[in-house]
Amino acid sequence: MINIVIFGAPGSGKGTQSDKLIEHYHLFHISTGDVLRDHMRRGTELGMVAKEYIDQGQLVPDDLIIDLLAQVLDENKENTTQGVIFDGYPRTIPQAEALEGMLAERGTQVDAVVGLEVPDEELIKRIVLRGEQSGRADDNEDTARKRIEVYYEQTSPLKAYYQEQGKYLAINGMGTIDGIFELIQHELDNI
Ligand code: B4P
Repeated sequence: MINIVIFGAPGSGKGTQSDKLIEHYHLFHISTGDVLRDHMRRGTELGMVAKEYIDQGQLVPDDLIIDLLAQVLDENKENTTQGVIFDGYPRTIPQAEALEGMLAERGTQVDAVVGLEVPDEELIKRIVLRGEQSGRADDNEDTARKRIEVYYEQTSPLKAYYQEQGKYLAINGMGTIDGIFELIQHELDNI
């Protein structure tokens, strides 16, 4: 069993590399962004609250996200026995601490944090391009810049948090999707 956090700024390739990891390691994938977008599509109460934050480029409040993650883990007890890819979670220190507690209750832990490192201007380019192709409302230049600002303020401290635990694997997120996946695989095969 292996639990991996895939970490990085918005547009760094988290969702993209998660797809490759699932295929290769047969892990259960939890993307909090996907779960929130599903709630928004269905117009649930959580979806309506989340939309207010996501459209502004802000993080959804920790208490809502932590409850959501606990619920997803509880609903998927059988599916998570081989391990989980946490994609886009944690995004704050309180979320990381909550994750530690939830996994400890299940007798497990975060084994590795794959940190995709990509320069800001490339992040903006990727997000704007995806916005043009998918019509995702938060994928426009102004919101992308806000999301990156929020990333530096609230999410990037997690890098040091996981480095102190010896779990952070720095990956150069520039290059082809397959080339980046090879770097990730090489690092994971050595843990
Ligand atoms: P997410 O859905 O997690 O969105 P994201 O950060 O943009 O990452 P994503 O995985 O989609 O993009 P990727 O980098 O793969 O979150 C959306 C919002 O939900 C957040 O802003 C926040 O408001 C909220 N939220 C989610 N989780 C939360 C939490 N835990 N706490 C609070 N709020 C939360 O890819 C981007 C683009 O780049 C794609 O088009 C891809 O094709 C392209 N790309 C990928 N790799 C590439 C490469 N090597 N070269 C060129 N292009 C590449």
